[in-house]
Amino acid sequence: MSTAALSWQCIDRALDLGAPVVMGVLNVTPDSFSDGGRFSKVEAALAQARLMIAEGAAIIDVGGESTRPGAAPATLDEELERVIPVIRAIRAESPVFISVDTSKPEVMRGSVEAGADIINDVRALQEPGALAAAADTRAGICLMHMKGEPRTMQASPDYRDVATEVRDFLSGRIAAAVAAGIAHECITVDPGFGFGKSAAHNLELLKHLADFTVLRAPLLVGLSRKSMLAKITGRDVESRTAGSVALAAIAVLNGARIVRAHDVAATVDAVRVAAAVLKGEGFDGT
Ligand code: 8Y7
Repeated sequence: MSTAALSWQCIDRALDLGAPVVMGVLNVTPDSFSDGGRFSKVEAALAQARLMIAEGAAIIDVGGESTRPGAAPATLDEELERVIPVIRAIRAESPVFISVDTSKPEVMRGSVEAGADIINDVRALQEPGALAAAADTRAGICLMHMKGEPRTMQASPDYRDVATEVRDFLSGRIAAAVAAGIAHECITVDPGFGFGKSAAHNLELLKHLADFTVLRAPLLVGLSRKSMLAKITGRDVESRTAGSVALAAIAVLNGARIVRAHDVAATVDAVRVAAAVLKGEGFDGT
């Protein structure tokens, strides 16, 4: 059993992962909040962040570009205008860890300057300039697997062996990040549930999640409200909390240390329950 402290290094502080944590989703895309002008949008986002912090979120994930299948891409200026004021507002009143969900190097740099601690990139720093920008910031990094691009990725996802292919990809991206000067202890990895994967692929990944611990990087997962739950439960997106919470607990039992979720209070309880079961088994999360 490894005795190394389990944590996520982010600039000059570390997020303790000795117990699994929840990352709350804060979308600041135009469809997420009522169009009451710039000030009220920042206020609405801040109110949602406060609620998630009170519910026990360790990280707030601020995203200004929808990465849902079929969503339109945001321009650089749009993304900056959406996320920077929100990051600044959260940082002005809370020490909570803040991640920025972006693939654009300029947004990475601007967000960290505004107070973000973590870069959550669904493109795993593959955009030109992203590796260098991420390295310069010294922020925590989440490298996620996606097959294809958001617009088309769900058309006909195909793998020979999904768990091996995703793991090999993440292993290669860790190597690329380290070669670019990113410290290994800053890196977490994510199999990218729903990103170019069928429901069957997602279930296969979840079943083999523990194998990903060979990557020696904390595992982050996002399963909240995803469409695999429509297949399994038949429920609309607004009625998937119970299913999402069940998936969160299963992910933690299989080694996930950070769970990205919309329903923070319920997910915090679920990860605590799963963590208690693991502790009973003497599993140290590595
Ligand atoms: C994930 C994510 C989304 C995920 C990480 C949604 C930005 C789609 N999903 N980031 N982002 N992992 N790391 O349904 O699974 O929330 S957006």
